[in-house]
Amino acid sequence: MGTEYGADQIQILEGLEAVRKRPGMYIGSTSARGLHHLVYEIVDNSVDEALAGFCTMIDVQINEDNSITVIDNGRGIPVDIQKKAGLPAVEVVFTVLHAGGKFGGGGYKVSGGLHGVGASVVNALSEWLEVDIYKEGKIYHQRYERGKVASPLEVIGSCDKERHGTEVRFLPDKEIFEETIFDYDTLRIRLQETAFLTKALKIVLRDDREEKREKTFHYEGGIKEFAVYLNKGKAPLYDQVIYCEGTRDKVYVEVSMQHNDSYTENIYTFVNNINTPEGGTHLTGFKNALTKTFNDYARKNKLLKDSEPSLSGEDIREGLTAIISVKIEEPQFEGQTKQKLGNSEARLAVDSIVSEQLTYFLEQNPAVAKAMCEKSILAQRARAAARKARDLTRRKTALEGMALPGKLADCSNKDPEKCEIYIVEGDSAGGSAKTARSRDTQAILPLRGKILNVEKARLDKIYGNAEIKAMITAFGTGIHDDFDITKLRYNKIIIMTDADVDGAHISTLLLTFLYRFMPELIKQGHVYLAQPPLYKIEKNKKVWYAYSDPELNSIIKEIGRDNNNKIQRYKGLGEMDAEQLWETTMDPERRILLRVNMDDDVASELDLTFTTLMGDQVEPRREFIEANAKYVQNLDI
Ligand code: TTJ
Repeated sequence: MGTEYGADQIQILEGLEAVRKRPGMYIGSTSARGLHHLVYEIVDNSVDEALAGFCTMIDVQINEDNSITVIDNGRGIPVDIQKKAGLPAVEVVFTVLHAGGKFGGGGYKVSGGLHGVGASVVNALSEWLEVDIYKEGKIYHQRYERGKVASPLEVIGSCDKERHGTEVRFLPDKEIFEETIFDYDTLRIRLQETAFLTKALKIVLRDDREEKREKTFHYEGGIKEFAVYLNKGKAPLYDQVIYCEGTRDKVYVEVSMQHNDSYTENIYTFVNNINTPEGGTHLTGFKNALTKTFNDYARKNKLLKDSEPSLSGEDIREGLTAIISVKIEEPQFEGQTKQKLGNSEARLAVDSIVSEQLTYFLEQNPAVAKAMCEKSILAQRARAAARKARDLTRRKTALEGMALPGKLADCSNKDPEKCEIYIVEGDSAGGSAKTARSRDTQAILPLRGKILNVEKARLDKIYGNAEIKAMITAFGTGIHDDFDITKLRYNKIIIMTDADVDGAHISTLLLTFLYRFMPELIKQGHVYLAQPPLYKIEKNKKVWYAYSDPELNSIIKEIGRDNNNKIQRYKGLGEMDAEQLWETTMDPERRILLRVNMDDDVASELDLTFTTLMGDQVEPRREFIEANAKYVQNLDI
């Protein structure tokens, strides 16, 4: 007989069958996001090898057929027979669930949330997967199909004795994934972040499909360079990047930070290279250390008089860009989405390492300390003024009984679940929208003039801005610490601007405001962009609308082009009358809405995009407007 199945093999097949039956349990989803997770799962193995000190480069290639190749120069996955399974170790890695991390000791395994589920999951979800291992002068090879062994591990050739490493190629299974085309930028952003977080590791990303491209990420300075990169397009407050590093209680801690002249705080936290958007103990430890150390220094050096109040953490963090990266053997994740670090030893480790090294840094760099202190004192004053302004508005609304902004044309339905609000740029478009709307469920808030760029204004000015106040009162939720999603008055917040560059700019200013003041609205999917059409095509009294150039072309192809159709290009919402606006952009039965979403897989890109756009440079801004589409996802309404 050919193959004999022992109990072990049957168990293996059942394990991987479970992955194929419920892939979402293992990689989150079978959408584009899950698809890209496959690459991170494989690459993470090579990153672990780099963290263990045995790998210096990783090549990631998107091949012409949308398969992926990952090559590293690590020690190579072990090929010897593993006693327990009676199989080559590499076969165990690819066919047994959660086999990762069983070989060798030490090292930090990436194992948070959905991450770190391992190579076997990728294998189970791939049409085929091949592995080549270069070790001791030999090349080992094995192939799998949909998780099952397709060829036994064998030596297929010889190589230079000095060569060592692992090469994995795989093709995601079209039976599993809704999307099987890889997005270069999605991989680029994540791999760049990984390179920043793994000092001196070189990562090359190459796209061999139609549009050939290649990028190398290699940062000797690690997160120090990450801070500089994030502050690109802003003016740093001082030249130095403050850097702290050390190990305590088996927690390896790295922190880098630099203030810029903006008013927003950007802190990114990672555990074993995985983004922790909800923070946790490492973040708490950092904030604690920064507030305490800085106040101590300022008092000791008379930057703060005895009579003056201490600076709050928020004051000190105004305009701060910081990266906190910890490596820990057994991370515990908490919170609803399991993205919050829970280990208490991480708090102690970060606190003590930052306290000690920041004290030393401030003593060595009094000019930096002075610049930080001056900015913090200004922040403190602005915050006091803002508090007054806010209390005033609060008292007012209490007196007037939740006074809604005068410009708001509210809807009559009182069930927030059914209600939506259109934020419309300009009075004339606002007028059309008011006429066009379905009064029962659609509210209209027209905004006039320039929208304040919240990245470039202090809190007191922001609170004084009429447009911003109007939005805050209309939404009902409050902001920042006061934010309460249960008070949200509309299920959908729809931004409606002209379909041109200025419109995109205004949308971005509005998104920036929402992102900074009410990020939960975006996270929970309440924010949308309306999509007005670009063209109207008329023929024989029939009307078509096109929302893109390709769509225009296909309509023309279908109806035939002759002198009898008039094609009209819309330059702005104002060119449409109320009826047209309703038909094309507001009617829930016919409109297209884009839902704005935030990708938790990468920490920094969204912020970077907002700030780049809001900065003074013109070029990055254009780039953003083109890339903007990446942050919105089609919703089929
Ligand atoms: C583990 O400890 C013993 C020596 O080999 C170590 C190891 O497994 N190293 C390793 C694994 N390097 N690279 C990998 C790897 C690379 C890819 C692309 C995919 C997978 C599953 C593992």
